[in-house]
Amino acid sequence: MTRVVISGSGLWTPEQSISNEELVACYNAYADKFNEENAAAIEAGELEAKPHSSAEFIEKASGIRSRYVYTREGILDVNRMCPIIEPRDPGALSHQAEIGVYAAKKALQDANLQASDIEAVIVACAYTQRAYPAIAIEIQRELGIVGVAYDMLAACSAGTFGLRNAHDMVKCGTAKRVLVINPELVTPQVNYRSRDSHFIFGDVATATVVESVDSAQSDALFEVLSTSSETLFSNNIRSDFSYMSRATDEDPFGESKLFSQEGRRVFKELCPTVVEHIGKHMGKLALTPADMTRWWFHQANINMNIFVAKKLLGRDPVGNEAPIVLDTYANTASAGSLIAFNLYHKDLTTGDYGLLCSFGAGYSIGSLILKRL
Ligand code: CO8
Repeated sequence: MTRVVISGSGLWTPEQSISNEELVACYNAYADKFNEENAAAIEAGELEAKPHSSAEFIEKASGIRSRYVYTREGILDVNRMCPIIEPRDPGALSHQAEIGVYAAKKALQDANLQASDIEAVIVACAYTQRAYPAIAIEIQRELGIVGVAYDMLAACSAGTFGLRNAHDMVKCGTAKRVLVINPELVTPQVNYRSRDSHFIFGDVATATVVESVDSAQSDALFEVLSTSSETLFSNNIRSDFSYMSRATDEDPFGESKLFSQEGRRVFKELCPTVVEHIGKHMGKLALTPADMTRWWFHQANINMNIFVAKKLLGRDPVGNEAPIVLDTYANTASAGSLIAFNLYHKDLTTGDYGLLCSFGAGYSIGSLILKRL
């Protein structure tokens, strides 16, 4: 039976970032403007005044201090509050493919491979900038990869679901080596006028090489011992942006079309389910939380990660046991746990176990149990 490994990982971090303070200053200016323009309706009780956002609240409630963004331009303009990203000619590399290529090249280098060694490309993320042709096929062409490429969307769990697909392909021999890319260009879908969610997301791209242990050429190999994914329908995290807007005559960029969530309910419902999922998954391999050296958790909220780690370990995680990257990256959808993996895996030694886990919209939960070879 083919033994499957992660042999390379790549991370592209945007050059620009926005701090909580900057974001809050823009939101508060917008709220003041809204309240001033609607003073009469607010006075008459027809409209609710918009309260201020606060950098202290954001850090305490989420652990986020800043976020990287593809571009700052437009986001902090109180009259726009949305990034400005110029359209590109169809002959030029698209924005999302470009950031995917940056991460992919780093992953290939890390795996000691050339693009020609890859047989399949999976772009797994929360949004693709168009329906077709697939961003994955564009990246495939750009890198000169011969084989198959496709996009798959599974919100925050796209990262682990994509890795599961790659694992299964290598395991059953439909591809020798698979490149899984998570180009998360999510800031265009953030509602920067929503106090509840304006601070949550950042842009990034990650990439991972999955292959057979027999062909692997890198020094840092992580065997994928097991994969597990599960989904439970919930409307508590939703984004209705769709080609259907044209047929329903709704505003395609209206508030309901952007990311929205019932954050507290998500927190309450998902955390125990994630703990149960992880417990069951480890149980299948007769492993316990005490056997794990590292937890590469999804990066949505520091309090969620502490909750899950505490339930599993019976204590707070210490040192780099469950690394947090969301303080500087914020929530980067499918890429979060993979940023944590990218930055915190080379120190593990032979025989160490780690668990990579995502959770989010759908609801969707995915995990991979890894062993350093
Ligand atoms: N500033 C100041 N006060 C605020 C703010 C703010 N910005 N926002 C809310 N408040 C106030 C509220 O009004 C409330 O006041 P009161 O008590 O007087 O009613 C108080 O603060 C507490 O509000 P909440 O209960 O809402 O605050 P929480 O402690 O629950 O924190 C969080 C809010 C941080 C959103 C938290 O609930 C959370 O992180 N939940 C988990 C959410 C999560 O993990 N979601 C996953 C979504 S991501 C995903 O699946 C991928 C989607 C694809 C990517 C999309 C890209 C665009």
